[in-house]
This record gives sequence, structure tokens and C-alpha cells, in this order.
Amino acid sequence: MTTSRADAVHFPAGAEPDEVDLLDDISLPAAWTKRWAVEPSKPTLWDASCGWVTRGDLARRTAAAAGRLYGAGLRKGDRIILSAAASVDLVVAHVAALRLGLIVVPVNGAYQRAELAHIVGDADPRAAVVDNPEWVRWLAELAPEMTVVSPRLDLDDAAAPSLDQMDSRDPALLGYTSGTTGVPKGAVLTHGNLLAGAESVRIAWRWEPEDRLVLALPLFHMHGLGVGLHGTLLTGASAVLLNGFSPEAVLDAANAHDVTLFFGVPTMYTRLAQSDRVAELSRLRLCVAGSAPLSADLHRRLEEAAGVRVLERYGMTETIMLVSNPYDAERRGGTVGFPLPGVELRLAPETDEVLVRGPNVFAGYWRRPEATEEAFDEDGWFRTGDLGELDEDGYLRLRGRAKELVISGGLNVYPREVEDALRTHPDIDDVAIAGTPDEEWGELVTAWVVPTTGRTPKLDELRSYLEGECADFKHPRLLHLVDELPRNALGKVQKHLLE
Ligand code: MCA
Ligand code: AMP
Repeated sequence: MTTSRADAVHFPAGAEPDEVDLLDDISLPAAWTKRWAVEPSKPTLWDASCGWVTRGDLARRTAAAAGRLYGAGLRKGDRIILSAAASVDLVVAHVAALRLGLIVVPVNGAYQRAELAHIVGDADPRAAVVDNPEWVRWLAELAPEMTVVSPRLDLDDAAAPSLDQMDSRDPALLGYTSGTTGVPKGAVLTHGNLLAGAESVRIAWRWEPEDRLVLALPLFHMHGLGVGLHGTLLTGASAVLLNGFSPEAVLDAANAHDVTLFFGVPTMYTRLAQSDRVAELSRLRLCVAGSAPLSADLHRRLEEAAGVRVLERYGMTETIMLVSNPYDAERRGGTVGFPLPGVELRLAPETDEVLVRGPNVFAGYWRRPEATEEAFDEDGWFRTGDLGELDEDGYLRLRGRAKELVISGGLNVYPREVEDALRTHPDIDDVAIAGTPDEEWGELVTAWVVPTTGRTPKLDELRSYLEGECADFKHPRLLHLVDELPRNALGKVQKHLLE
């Protein structure tokens, strides 16, 4: 085995990393349909309303749904918004869109009108699959020409003329994220990126067709979609889809369906650790954590309470998965491990920013050449905005962020967006948003406010003010009234001095 590669630790004994081609299957739809042709009666996805659907069902239903989308006039390269509770119907719509060559735009269902309007204006979608009646109204106002359907598509007998014909370089998905600065931008992920992202974790986590995942993450972020769902279908494994998380629902599903895998954000693990049923996690083969830091203390507590050595990994919307603790070797708490198969990683001199390259790294930001240029260094390494440090034996520790970002319950909150919205409040003279460490949520969105003379704004007033402007999870949970904000000579707020 080639041991000089930092990703070598992730390959099973006897595998030769240099001979593995993550893009061998060209695209996920091509790989999925190949799996579905074999053993079509194998159960693949479960949800509470459909029960189990098989590989053959998925092959038929996604082809028929692609026919429906084609019949509605959608063509390769058109953007389609997808935002709904996790369900088999939503998966069928998503897979159908990818099979047809549409560009899927997953959007968090908690977004308010202004947030949705930004994405509609930027991505210029021709269709949307949504389950929220309020969104249907908003979309009709924002883009009257758009085809808006519910995830329960009326399936069409008329087949689309060509399916699964994409090249690895064709765009497949726009993942909206603010990157290191500024307004939300669409990270363009190609079919090759999605395939490499799923294939690398399939190898590293020894994902097998017999595995069964309990998937309680939303399907509009990369964790649930790009890892949980795509990985399940690529492996030919199965998943139980839950609409929302609770320790009881996850453990009940694990027992009822002989589940072997769980993927969650640290907030979910905190709640599991507090449950008196935590020991039931021991029946799973593998528990993976990511999207935000899992503390070494929680890692240890889960091992003590349930004998589970949680495997922490690190990823981003722009890159899908990047770094993971090893399956076979030590899973070290407080670290994210080694670069995944195909990923190259280095730390920038001076700053220690994590820089990455690989087939999983996105093609650029949708229609934003300048932001794309800024995101890569002169040698084509993607700047993650995360700061890292390597243990002597190569485990990566994330030490902080160069970018301004608060992560609450695994969801990203960009301070600038909330600050801009609050700055228009009549009681607020100046405002800064940052995170306060919290055991359950990781960080709590916190506002430092300089009130207008003679006024004392209250937290719940600020929260109501933000209603309609931004999703609930971005609203401040803590408020500090201050006389002034610590600014440097250039007028920038020095957030590390806020207390
Ligand atoms: C819900 N609320 C939140 C959050 N979630 N507030 C702050 N931060 C949150 N993350 C609000 C609700 O709207 C509600 O507000 C109140 O908190 C209490 O809700 P609760 O029932 O306790 O919350 P929940 O519904 O149980 O949700 C918590 C959750 C959820 C299960 C942790 O946030 C979640 O699924 N997070 C995962 C998100 C995810 O998939 N991230 C991956 C991003 P009110 O009381 O006012 O109604 S992808 C990524 O980061 C990269 C690629 C990676 O590496 O994975
Ligand atoms: P997103 O923009 O939603 O894709 O979030 C990506 C960001 O989440 C990364 O740049 C990291 O800052 C953070 N992140 C993801 N996984 C981890 C992890 N295991 N530990 C610490 N931060 C993480």
C-alpha cells in the first residue's frame, strides 16, 4: 500500500489507493440505476407514509417523475428548488431531477420570504418542489412563471427522452451558503463532486449494502442529502427516513428496523447522551458526527455510557466531506481525523487556514466569478475559512474560524445577515452578532446592542422584529446591551472582545 498519501488510513486492508478512481461511475444517477438493476426487490427507503420502497420501485418512480418534470417543460441545466420534510416522495423528486440533468437547489424550509426571495433571484429557478403552503404563495408572487408542485408528484407515463446521461463536469446542485463572507451564494457542485463526495465516505466508513441508516437530518443540507441519502443509494444500502429528530424516534427506529448506522450533528448527540436510553446506541455498527465541533468530553461520555466510539468528520457545502476520523484506527475525540480518499489538505503558512483540493471540491459560485476567484488560492487550493492544527501523527484539529460564522445546532448563522436586519430597528444604534458557547446547541446566537438614546430593546422584541426577515434559528437567543462596540482603527468590530 502507498503509505505516503495522508488518506491511506481510510482504505481497507489490501486496497491500493492509487488504483481507486472515485469518478469511475461518472455520476450518481448512473451509479444508482446500475445498483437498482440488480436485486430490484431489495428494500431501500422507508418513511412513515410509504413504508418500505424497493430498488425497483425507486427506478420506476424516479423515471416516471422525470417524465413529469420533462412534460412540464424542464430541460437539462434548469434549476429546480427542493424544500420539504424528509420523505420518499421528496427523494423521488430529487433523484428524478438529477436523472434528467436539472440542477437541484435545496433550500431550508425554515427560510422566510426575504431569504427565499434572494435565492429565487439568484438561482433563477424554473420550478420548485415544496410542501409549505406559505411558500407556494410566496413563490407565486416572486416568480409567477415558475412551475410549483408538491413532493407528491403526479407521475407521468410519458418517459423523458434521455436519463442518466450526465458528464462528471455537468452541474448537479447549487448549495446556498455564505462561504467566508457576504451574501448567500450558490456553490455549484458537479455530478462528479457529488459522486466523489459519496464514494469517499462509502470507502472510509466501510458502508455495505447490508447497512441501514436512521436518517433524522433534513434533506436540504449536505449532511443529510450529500452524505446520508446519496451514500445510501450509492452503496445499495437502505435508510429509514424520519421527519425530525428526537432520541426516542431514533432509538425506536433503530430497534424496529435493525439499523446499523446513525449520522447526526453534535446537538443530537448531546440529547442522546442525556437520554436514559443512551446505551441502546451500542446496537449500531457506526455513529458519525459532524457539521459542528463535537467536544472531546461528549465523545468520552458517549463511549462510557454506550460503548460507542463516535466517528467525527468535517465537511462543507462547497466540498461535501473533507476529513474523517478513521474507521479502523483510533477515533480521537476533539479531532476530525485525516483527509478522506481523494482529498489533499494543507495548512496555509502563517494563518493555518485549512486548504483543500480534490474531486469533491466544487466548481465555483453560481454566476459570481469574483467570489469564486477569492475562494481559491493561486494554486487552485480551496480556502475553507477554518483554522487547523495537525497532531504529530497527522490528526487534524479545527482550532477556530477565519470566517464569521455561528453554528447553532449544526445550522449556520452568518452574523452579517442578522446584523443588517437588526440595524434598521428604531431602538438600535449599533449591533454585533456572535456566538456564545453552549453545551446543547454548540453556540447560541448572541446580540450585542448599543441602544438608541433613551431606549432599552428587549430580546423578544428583537426576535419578533426579525420574523419574516430571517429563519427562527438565526434569531438571537441572548442579548447584551452595551454603551459601545469594540471597534479597531478601521471601524471593524473586534468580536473576540465582546463579552
Ligand atoms: C431548531 N431551532 C433552532 C435550531 N433548530 N434554533 C437554533 N438552532 C437550531 N439549529 C428552533 C426551533 O425553530 C424552535 O423554535 C426551537 O429552536 C426549539 O426547537 P427544538 O424542537 O428543540 O429543535 P429541533 O426541531 O429538535 O431541532 C434541533 C436539531 C435541528 C434537530 C438539532 O436543528 C437539526 O436538524 N439540525 C441539523 C441541521 C443540519 O442538517 N446541518 C447540516 C448542515 P421556537 O421555539 O421559536 O419555535 S450541512 C453542513 O454543515 C456541512 C456540509 C457538514 O459538515 O455537515
Ligand atoms: P456549511 O457552510 O453549512 O457547509 O458548514 C461548513 C462549516 O461547518 C465548516 O466550514 C466548519 O466550520 C463547520 N464544520 C463542519 N464539520 C465540523 C466539525 N466536525 N467540527 C467543526 N466544525 C465543523
